[in-house]
Amino acid sequence: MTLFSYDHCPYCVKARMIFGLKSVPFELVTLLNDDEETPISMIGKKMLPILQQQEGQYLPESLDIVAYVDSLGEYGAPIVHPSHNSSQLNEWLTEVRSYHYPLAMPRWPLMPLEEFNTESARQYFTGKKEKSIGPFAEAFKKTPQLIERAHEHLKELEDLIVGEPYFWGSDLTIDDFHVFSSLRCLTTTKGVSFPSKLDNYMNFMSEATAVPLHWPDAIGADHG
Ligand SMILES: N[C@@H](CCC(=O)N[C@@H](CS)C(=O)NCC(=O)O)C(=O)O
Repeated sequence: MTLFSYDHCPYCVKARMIFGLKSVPFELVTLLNDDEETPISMIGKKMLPILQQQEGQYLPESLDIVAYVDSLGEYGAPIVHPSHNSSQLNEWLTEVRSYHYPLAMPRWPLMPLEEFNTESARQYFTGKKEKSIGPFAEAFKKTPQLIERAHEHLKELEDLIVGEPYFWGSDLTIDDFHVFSSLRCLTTTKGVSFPSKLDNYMNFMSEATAVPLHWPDAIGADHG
């Protein structure tokens, strides 16, 4: 199986996670961000992740990919439990977008991520995302306030997480896919730090899923 992905994309991260968690062999292919033709030829639109199950057979949608891979009998019984549907966690996951995208989006194209290997790929991403969050230079200027907001908000999640080893304890749930992929966006930013339970959780999940965090390439406030 081949997973077509962008390294930065939180939805692609969700799809990658299940392969690591179940030790399922797969080929990870990172497309350039301005390659519209490849995904359109597969699923009729420009959207990743896409799982190529067999030649000519493609599955889009991150959570469908998670469910499909988890259901493959040859890699053991299914391991993913349903979401706890916690209103507190769901509200937290909605709110995190108000600062994790303004922190991560201007940084991603400056980081050594394969989808941004060309100038035209970086420009494509920047043009598209500036339409949704405004000029990246302005977002960089707001770094100190965004980090302050992140730290306040992370304290709320630290009170909610069980974190040994998964978010709610011994069962891996769909919530782990949402939390890990969202918090990974924050690892783009030097100056962000996770409270201890969340930090342990992110390190554990990164290892268990084989999805590295961005910390080694994190960028502070002084680019833009
Ligand atoms: N519902 C989809 C959403 C996937 C999605 O929005 N992917 C983004 C990347 S993060 C995408 O491909 N956007 C088009 C683009 O980047 O041009 C899923 O869960 O897989």
